[in-house]
Order: sequence, then structure tokens, then C-alpha cells
Amino acid sequence: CMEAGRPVEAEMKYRLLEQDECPAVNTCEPEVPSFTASRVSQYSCQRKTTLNNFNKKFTDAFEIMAENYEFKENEIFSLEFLRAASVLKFLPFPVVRMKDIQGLPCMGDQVRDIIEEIIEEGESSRVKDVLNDERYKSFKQFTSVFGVGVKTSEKWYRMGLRTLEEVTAEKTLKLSKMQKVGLLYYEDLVSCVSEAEADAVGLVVKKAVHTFLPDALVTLTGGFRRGKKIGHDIDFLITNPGPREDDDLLHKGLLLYCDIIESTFVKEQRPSRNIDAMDNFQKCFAILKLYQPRVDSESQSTSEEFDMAEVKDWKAIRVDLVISPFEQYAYALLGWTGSKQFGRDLRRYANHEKKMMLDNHALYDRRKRIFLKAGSEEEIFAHLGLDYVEPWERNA
Ligand code: DCT
Ligand code: MG
Repeated sequence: CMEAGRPVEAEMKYRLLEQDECPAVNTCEPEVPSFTASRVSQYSCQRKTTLNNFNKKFTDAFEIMAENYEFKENEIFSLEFLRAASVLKFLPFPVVRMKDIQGLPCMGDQVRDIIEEIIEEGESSRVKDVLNDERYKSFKQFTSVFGVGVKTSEKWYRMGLRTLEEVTAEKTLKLSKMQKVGLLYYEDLVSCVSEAEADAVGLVVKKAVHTFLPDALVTLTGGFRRGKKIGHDIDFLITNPGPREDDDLLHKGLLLYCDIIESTFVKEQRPSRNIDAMDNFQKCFAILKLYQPRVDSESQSTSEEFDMAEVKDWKAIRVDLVISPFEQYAYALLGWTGSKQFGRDLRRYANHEKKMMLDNHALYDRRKRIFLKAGSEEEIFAHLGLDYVEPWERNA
């Protein structure tokens, strides 16, 4: 992963230019822009990654490997697989032979071995081993609960617990409030959030916010802003132009759970060096009650009419609300739009290639010792000397 190449996009543009300069139109063949692997940047922020993934077979395998290493707290190996997945997500063709990955960045030995297995056998024995691994299976179940991370999973696993049934049956466990609601609404929360649900929640959130702050900007961020059709939650960024008065945004009734994290932002504080650090915005990891009229089948309603009163006509949905001061809005938007890998690479690129520090609040130029202001995402890319990448091209 050492080479910081020129993005392929640049070469494509170059080739298109050449075509346009052809003197006689009919002598020009509509040539598919050739792909130069060695020009692919190791940084996903210099690549355009849409949701059109030609290599899902491989990237799914890598993400399982990465997750298993995350469960083992092996960040280096986890990142190795995440970076490789990100490169293959960007590739404009499916990999069918080893030659296809020649010259690409982030293709280490572990990664190549798995690609080779999948090309030859159609699947990877290493990935299968992970999927069958007891520890992986338990951690996968545990971390699917809202409020449970690797640390808690580790603790439960060491206690001998293996399944969520065992966790709920273990009455001596001291669960956090977050974990309790995580288990209470488990079925709803593990089922994905649809685009329609995201739109519906968007209306509810906007209405609630505008009751308190009529001028506030409420922007959908996260995966849905990148064009994803489903997600595990819905992310919103809220900012209010004008005087600051950002407390108490979130109100009663609709909120099944709300964990408000107060802002810990200190003015003039430089961006954190920790690439995966949390930001300091006031935020609320909430679970919202979304009412959905049930479409019942005839047979159900006749035989079980009595139960109808108890039929659940709502779904619990995870919503992240992040509140940013207006001057930091562009940085917050860039950070919270993701993808996580895209954000990581942006910070790594800023740090290593530009001697700048980027986080969800600001961009700091270490050489000039100044903060660089930005009113839009475009300006941040420009500060970093990067071509602009649209949100739907940030699915790295
Ligand atoms: N993010 C961040 N700081 C955090 C958490 C998240 O900057 N402490 C960014 C990175 C991605 C983005 O916010 C949204 O996070 P998720 O909701 O976890 O990811 P997603 O891309 O929206 O995917 P999903 O569909 O699973 O919600
Ligand atoms: Mg999300």
C-alpha cells in the first residue's frame, strides 16, 4: 500500500480528451478507457467509488475477514482487508484472474491468497473457517445489539456465554441502559432501515427540530446520503445559522431511547491524530418510534381480531442526530457522510500527503499553523488539493 498514484479518473479524462481531438469522427473508435492499475491511488479519497460493485464476491469475503480481526482487536490486519475491499469496490470490472489485480495498491499476501481461492474454488476456505468459528459467531451476535461493542462481547465470551439467548437468560449481567433497549427492540433494530423509512423519519425529525429552531438545517448524512437503499441507522446533521442555542432539541413521545452526548468541543483544539477518534459534537444516539400502518392479510384479521389491539403498529429505528455549530457544518457533513473507509483515507491523506490534520470539526495546516475555514465540502477538497468526490462516489 505504498504508492500514492494519480487517480485513474484523471487518465480517463485524458483519454477522452484525446478522442475529442480526433480530426475525422468516423476514424475514431468508441474506445473504452483503458485501465492502468498502477495509477490507482492507495487513498480512497482519490478514487470514485459508487455502489456499483463488480467484486462483491471478494469484498464480502474481505469484510468478514476484517470483522474477525476487529473482534480480535487486530487493527492492522483488519485495515488491510478493509483497504483491499475498498480498492476492489472501485474496480470498474470483475476480477476473474490473478492478472486482473496486478499493480493495484493494497493487495497484500493475505488478500491475494483469498482472491486466488475464490477464483479457483468459487469460495474461500479461510472465510468459511471464520464463519464457522465459535468466537466469531458469538461476537457477531453480541455486537449486533445496540450498545454492545467488542469490549463487552469479549467479557461475555470469557464468561462462557455464546448466544444472545444465553445473554438474556443470564440475570446476573449488569447491562447498560443502552444495551437494555438494544435487547428490548432487537428484532426491529437488526432488520434494515429502508429508504422509505428514512424519508418518513426525516419528516418527523425536521418537524421536531423546526418547532424549536425554525431556521435550522437538517441534512440526511451517512449511507443514505451516499445513495444507499438500506442502512443500519439513519444519520442526520443539524445546524443552526445564527446565535447558538442548541440544547433541548429532542423531545418526548417519539423517542424510545435517547442517549445525549454533550458537546466536548474545545475551541482552538487541533484535529485529533487518532484517525478513528469520535468527534466532540453534541449528539444523540436515539431510537425512534416510527408508526407504520400495518397491511394485514384478510385471514389474519378475521381469526385473530381480538389480538388486533395489541398488534404493534410501529417500528423501532436507530437514528443518530449530530448537532454542529454552523461554522463547522461542512466538516461535520463530510465526516458524517462517510463511508468510514473514505473518511479514514481522507484523514490519512491529509496527514501524510499534506501535513494537515482533519477531523469532523476542522482542518489544520501544520506547516502554516492555521485552521482552514470551509463553507462547503467542495472547499475542503480544494484545501486538500483533491478533486471533488460526490457523496455517491464515496462508497469506499
Ligand atoms: N462517523 C463519524 N464519527 C463517528 C461515527 C460515524 O465520523 N463517531 C461517520 C462515518 C460514517 C458516517 O458517520 C455514518 O456512520 P454509520 O451510520 O455507522 O455508517 P453508514 O455509512 O451510514 O452505514 P449504515 O448503512 O450501516 O448506517
Ligand atoms: Mg448510517
